[in-house]
Formats: sequence, C-alpha cells, structure tokens
Amino acid sequence: MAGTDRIAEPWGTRSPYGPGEAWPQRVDTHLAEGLSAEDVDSWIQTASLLHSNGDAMDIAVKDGRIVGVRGRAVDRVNHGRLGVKDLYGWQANSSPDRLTRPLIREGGRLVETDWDTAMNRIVQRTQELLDEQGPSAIGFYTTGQLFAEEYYTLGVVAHGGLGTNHVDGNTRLCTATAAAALKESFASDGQPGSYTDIDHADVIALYGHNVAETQSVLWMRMLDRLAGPNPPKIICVDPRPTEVARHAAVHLAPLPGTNVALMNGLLHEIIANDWVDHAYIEAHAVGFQELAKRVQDYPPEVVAEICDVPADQIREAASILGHAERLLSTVLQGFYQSNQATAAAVQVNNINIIRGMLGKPGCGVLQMNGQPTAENTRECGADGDLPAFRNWTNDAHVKDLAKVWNVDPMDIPHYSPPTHVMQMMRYAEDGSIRMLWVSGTNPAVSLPELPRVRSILQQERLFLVVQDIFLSETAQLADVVLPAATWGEKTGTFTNVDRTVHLSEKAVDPPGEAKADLDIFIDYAHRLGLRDKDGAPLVKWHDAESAFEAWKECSRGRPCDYTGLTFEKLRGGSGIQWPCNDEHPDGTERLYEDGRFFSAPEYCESYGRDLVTGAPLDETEYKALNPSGKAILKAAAYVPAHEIPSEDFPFILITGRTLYHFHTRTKTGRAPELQAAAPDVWVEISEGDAAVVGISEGDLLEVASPRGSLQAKARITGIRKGVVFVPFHYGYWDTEGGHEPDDAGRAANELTITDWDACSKQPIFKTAAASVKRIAAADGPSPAPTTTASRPVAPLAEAEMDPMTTGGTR
Ligand SMILES: Nc1nc2c(c(=O)[nH]1)N[C@H]1C(S)=C(S)[C@@H](COP(=O)(O)OP(=O)(O)OC[C@H]3O[C@@H](n4cnc5c(=O)[nH]c(N)nc54)[C@H](O)[C@@H]3O)O[C@H]1N2
Ligand SMILES: Nc1nc2c(c(=O)[nH]1)N[C@H]1C(S)=C(S)[C@@H](COP(=O)(O)OP(=O)(O)OC[C@H]3O[C@@H](n4cnc5c(=O)[nH]c(N)nc54)[C@H](O)[C@@H]3O)O[C@H]1N2
Ligand SMILES: [Mo]
Repeated sequence: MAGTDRIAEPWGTRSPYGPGEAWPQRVDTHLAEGLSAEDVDSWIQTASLLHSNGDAMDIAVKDGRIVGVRGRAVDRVNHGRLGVKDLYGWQANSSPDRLTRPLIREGGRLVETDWDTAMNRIVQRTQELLDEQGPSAIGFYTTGQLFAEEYYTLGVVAHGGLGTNHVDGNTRLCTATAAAALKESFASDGQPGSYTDIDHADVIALYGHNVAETQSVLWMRMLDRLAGPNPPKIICVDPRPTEVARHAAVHLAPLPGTNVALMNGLLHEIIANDWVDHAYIEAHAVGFQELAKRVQDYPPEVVAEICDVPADQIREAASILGHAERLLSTVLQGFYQSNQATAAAVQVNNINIIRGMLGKPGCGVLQMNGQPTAENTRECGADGDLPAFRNWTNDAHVKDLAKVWNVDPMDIPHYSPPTHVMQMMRYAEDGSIRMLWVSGTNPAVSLPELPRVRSILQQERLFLVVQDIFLSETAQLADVVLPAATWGEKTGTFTNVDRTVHLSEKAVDPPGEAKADLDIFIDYAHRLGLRDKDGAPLVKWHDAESAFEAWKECSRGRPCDYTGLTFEKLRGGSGIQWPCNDEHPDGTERLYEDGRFFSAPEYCESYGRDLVTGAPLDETEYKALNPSGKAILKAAAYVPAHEIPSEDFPFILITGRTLYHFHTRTKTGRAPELQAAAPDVWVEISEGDAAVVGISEGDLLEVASPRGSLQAKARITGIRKGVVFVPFHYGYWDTEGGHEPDDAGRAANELTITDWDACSKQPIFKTAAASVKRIAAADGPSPAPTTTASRPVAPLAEAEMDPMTTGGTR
C-alpha cells in the first residue's frame, strides 16, 4: 500500500474476489517518517486495540521504541490489512504526557508518589470500608480494552476475594446488548457467525452498524466482494448516509428509536410471504407461533408511518432478505444504544433463525462488539456476569466456579443481578458505594448526562481510584491515579467479535514506573492478603501466561472453551477461534453448525427476560419454554422512546463515531495525522432542516437538550430530516478547562439522557430530544471529515478548505 494517503483514502485499493473464494492478501504498513523496513530491529506480534475487529499486526521496534506497524498477512481476520487508526494510532504510546508515576491527592492537588504509598493508600481504604460497611461499599468499573488475563484476575479479586457484586465494564455502554440478545435467542453469549461469512454471503444486512468507519478492515472485505463477481446485496438500516448506505441495494433510514417497529415490519413481510424455513424451525427453535402472531400488527403501511420510511422500501428490503440464500446479519450501536435495544437486536436473530440461516458458510449473525477486548470482559466475568458464561442463578454453576477458585460458594455474590454501571453511579450518588476503582475507561466523558457524572465523581466522600495511561478527564478527579502500561508494553491475549483469540506480545518497556494492569491487580490482591479457603493466596498466578493457564481451566467445558490454546500455539501464525479444545484442536469457525445450542436448562448462561419489561424468567419458566435446548424466537411490541421531540426540543439527537478517532481521543488525539483529520466537534444536520433554521455550512450552533448544551459547527449532510448527529469523541483534556467545559461545552454527553435498556441495562446514547440554535456565522467549513458519513451535501469550495482540518479532503 505504498503511496496511498490513507487519511484521504481510508479503505485503500480494491482486491476483488468472488463468492467462496479466499480474500486476497494485502499488507498495509506505516513506519515513522524517514524509516524503511530495513531500519527496523524487530517485529513483535499483536492485534489492534482500537476497535473490535481483531486486525493482526506486527509492531516495528527500533532502539527500544515503537516506530510503526505492519498487518499480518497470515491472519484469518485481516489478511494483512490495517485501518487508518491502527496505521497512525501507535504514536500515542510514546506521547510525552504519558503517566509515569503514581499520583495521590494531597491538599486538593494530585502529586507524584511511589507505588508503595499509592497502593497502601488504596489497600487501607479498602480495609476500612470492608470493616465499616462490607463489600457493598466498593465498586469496580473496568473496560473493554485490557487483556483477558487482566479481567479474569480482576473478576477473581472482586467476586471471589472481596465478594462485591458491584463489578461492571464500560462494555455495559458498548456490547451489553450484544450479550443480552445472544442470551435471549441462544440462552448463552457467543457469536454464532464468522468473518468468513462475508466471503460467502449473497446478502449482508447491517443494522445500525457503520462498519465502514468503525471496523474499516471488515468493510474492505465487503468492498472487495462488492468489486468482484456476483457481489452480495447490502441492506443498510441507519438514519445517516454512511458509506454503507451509499453502497446499499436498500437504505432504510428510520427515525431513531423505531428499530423494533421496522424489524417487526420486515418479519411481517417474511412470514406473510412464507419465506420461512419451516423444517429448520420445527427441528431447532421454539416460539414461532408467538412471533408470527406478534408481527401481524406491523404491516408495511403501519411501520412506514412509525419509522417514516416508505412502505415499498420495507417490502423491497424484506424481499431481499426473504430470497437470500446466504444471509449475514450484523448489528451494532444504532440498535444497542437506541430505544428498545435488546428487543430490536433479538429480531435480527429471529430473521436468521426463521430463514434457517445459521451455522453454514455465509449464514451468520454478528451481534458485534465495539471494543477490542469486550468479548473478554464478558467471558472473564469483569462485566458482573460469572466467568465462562456461567449462570449466576444456577447454584450448580456457582458451586462449580467456587471449586475452580477454591472458595466457598457463599463467598461469590449471586443473590441478585450484578450491579450495572448506571446503578453503581446511583449508589455512589447516594453514598453507599464509597470507593470506585476505574480502570481503562473515561466515564467523565463517555457516560451519559455529564453534568451529573462529574458531580458524582467529584464528591469528597467518594474514594476514586483511576488506572489509566494518561491524565484523562476522569483521572483528574481521582484520589489515586495509577499509571498503566498498555498495548505493546505488556503481554496478554484478547478475543475479537468472531471469537478469534490473538496473542499480543510486549514490544517495548512502559514509560517510567508504569505497570501492566495485570501486575497492579495481582499486587492489590497480595497486599490485601486475599486467600482461598485453604489459606493459600487466592490469585495463584504471577504473569500473563500463568494467568492464561488459570483462565483456561475456568473455561473448561463451557461454550468459550480455551483449553486447547497456548501462548505457543498463538505465536507466529493466525489467531484461533474458540471453542478450541480436544474436540476442536484448531478452533471453531461457526457455532451451531449442527443446529444444537448451548441452551439446555442445566447448561445455559441465562434463562432470559421479558423483552419489553426486562423482568427475568426463572428456571421453571425457562424449562417450560425451552425444555430441550433449542433456539428461542422472542417477539416484542414496539414501544416509543421515553424522550421524544417536543416544541422546545424539536430534533432527535443521535451520537456516535467518526473514522479517525477512538472514543475520548486519549490515543487518536495524540496522533497528529488523526487529530488533524477531525480536530474538533461538529453537528450534522439535514439540508431541509438547515434551511428552516437558517443555517449554513460552518455556522456555530448551540445544541441543547433538557440536560445541558454544547457548541459545535454545522455540517450539512444527507442525514434524514428531524435528526442531528454529534460525535462523542471530544471532551476537555485538550482544552483549557481540563475536565469540564469552560463556557460552552463540546462533549456530546452533556446532552444525553440517564436511561437504559430494560434487558441489557445499556445506556441510551442514541435518541434524546434536542434544540438547535445558530449563534454565529461561519468563518469556514466545519471541522468534520469529508470522506465519511459527515460528507457535506454540497461540495466545499476549494478556497474554504483548510488542509489541516478537513480530513480526507487533502
Ligand atoms: N473509528 C472508530 N471505530 C470504532 C470506535 C471508535 O470510537 N472510532 N469504537 C469502537 C467501539 S467501542 C464501538 S462500540 C463500535 C461502534 O460502531 P458503530 O455502532 O458502527 O458506530 P456508531 O457511530 O456508534 O453508531 C452506528 C450508527 O448508528 C446509527 N444510529 C443512530 N441511532 C440509530 C437508530 O435509532 N437506529 C438505527 N438503525 N441506527 C441508528 C448512527 O447514524 C451511526 O451511523 O466502533 C468501534 N470502532
Ligand atoms: N454519546 C455517546 N457516548 C458513548 C458512546 C456513544 O456512541 N455516544 N459509545 C459508548 C461506547 S460503545 C463506549 S465503548 C464508551 C467508550 O468510552 P471510554 O471507555 O470512556 O473511552 P476511551 O477513550 O476508550 O477510554 C479508555 C481509557 O483507558 C485508557 N487506556 C488505554 N489503554 C489502557 C490500558 O492499557 N490500561 C489502562 N489502565 N488504561 C488504558 C485511555 O487513556 C482512556 O482514558 O463510550 C460510550 N459513550
Ligand atoms: Mo463501544
């Protein structure tokens, strides 16, 4: 890929291929200015940590420093390709403002200290709180960006050691709904499909998933199929004109928050036309009658009215889905973070199930992950669930886990559902959670309703520990800040969306005294003196490989069985998909090939919930519904979003991502090429709405919701009318204010609502009511990229473009 400006051409050149053929390799490389491959001392194996695709790469090392990256051609996931964030994002590792020493708060200020002082302060506070109140005073809020070994250790410490039920990951904001939707349909987490389904599919349907920007290598795979013979048809469900929409056979742009109505409309058509695999349903699923009955209420005309989508488009999309021979469905935040998240995502599973399209090449469901290691947060129990998809309401599972950890089953909290992060924030607000340990996430920017979140985290009475690699907005509020080593500076494994496990090796030393998250958690366990029931140390491992071995044992016999993997086996070649065990020594491409599921009552991870109210089913109800372990078709009625537009707040606000940045930009904002490509916040608005409000490209707007406001420059795009979009990447670490807005805000979450999905407890970042006001005339175009969904409807005049602030237009 020499010579291609990947900022301007993010997806690079095409390598067309046909159905059933192997995706051609293409090795993408980027090295620091002036270096060539001969200058590199060594190449160290890893995979991407800036999205969930799991793109395998080697880190180039010279003189003990990271100097670039190269895609791994042998890997099943990316065949050598890399996305634009990965090509440039590694530069953040050597940023001069990395945290290098622990910090503690003294007289209101954070000051440098040594590890002993910082850790002892945490341990002392932990012990005081355990004595005074017990484990319910302590909460852990982790991430989807550490390694499996780290989550497993944290889960053991929190659940098995302290015995607190307040453990969650930012995966709650991210893929809680993916897990919930899989639990509803298959009674267990675990991705049915495989990326190789793209090589075979004749229809690919993407629901609320802007894959072009958020898993750009996966999109390259789709683009290469589109450029080859017998290309697949794409169906896109998104209110914005994403690159996916631009390549779609049918682009459905529903009003945000109406996904369930739309899905019921599609199912209505598929069932009414009998594009249904009755033999498959008969053999492998329960619940068809109820589903068929429920969707009768959603003929295309009714749905067209609710979603503001033409009825004929719904019919056309349904016909494509109904005639597909190999249907791949993908789902992401447009469903997971929107109204009725789980109910909507489950309807996607339903389409594949009733069409009998599971467990065969090209027939898959990818309930996507977002973060690189979110799968491991879920598997290892750092999201509150019990490790290896054990069912916390099944006493036999708890007993089994207690055996693995050598603790008393009563020491593992399982008396109530794990506390989800929004509830933890509530407890901290009320003062019952008094210590919160945040690792690898930046809630002061990423949680909804920031004015409230800041006030909770700032409280004097809350002891806040933040473990990060930078002094993030959240770290600035902490009582103790622990400097972490990150990707490239520590070893471990992580697992992508399609269950591919990758080894990530240490390439360079961390800066200063920064330590691997694993070492920090182990140190905490030992300092606290956590023991098993025989008095031996609870945490019996000391490094990544020994932690991996312990995790493997915990996963034995469960759906995510890792027992056939070793570091050695993961070294040198491609990543390997779990389950990998004696039965499947080379891993498993697709789950459910034999139409058998992990859903037997005694084996399953979850008995499921009512999709509308979220009320859990108990064992007896589950056994009555699904006695013999089939897939479950679950229906749901459409219920409108809680906050709908009003006279004062006439727009629907949605938020999300751009290609060039990762989340709160702590990494991508420190990579000059990426920062220049999208340097500041903007707001997308349709041409029609802009004309009504009297807005031109680049005008400064105030966007307000009942919770707060921000200022951003207008980008007029093909977004559907009535909707505005704000990227959520822009917080305050690189503004004067530091952790809060100076005068005008710019973080999307100033506006978002404290509300969550009834089933998955995932916060609703997409759908709130907002107003838009013009406050100043343009002094140039908005800082939004022009290569992506934020492409302007009218081309920007050359003279207007600042080459440093218009991303792909250079
Ligand atoms: N470049 C980049 N890539 C990333 C990340 C990143 O920060 N930057 N983050 C990673 C992570 S953690 C995640 S979770 C993923 C997220 O990946 P995506 O889910 O693909 O990204 P989003 O932009 O959050 O949302 C996707 C789309 O949902 C649409 N949408 C909003 N509301 C609705 C609705 O009600 N219905 C429908 N049908 N669509 C709606 C939006 O218009 C948007 O285009 O990306 C991962 N990859
Ligand atoms: N409005 C709105 N809000 C959203 C979303 C949205 O679409 N709209 N999406 C939500 C989603 S899906 C997600 S995933 C979240 C993401 O939200 P966050 O998790 O808050 O975002 P990040 O910027 O990835 O934060 C990760 C933090 O971990 C630090 N870090 C990086 N590597 C390491 C490491 O190895 N060790 C440690 N200890 N720290 C490390 C980084 O410096 C950074 O401060 O945002 C959510 N918030
Ligand atoms: Mo995410």
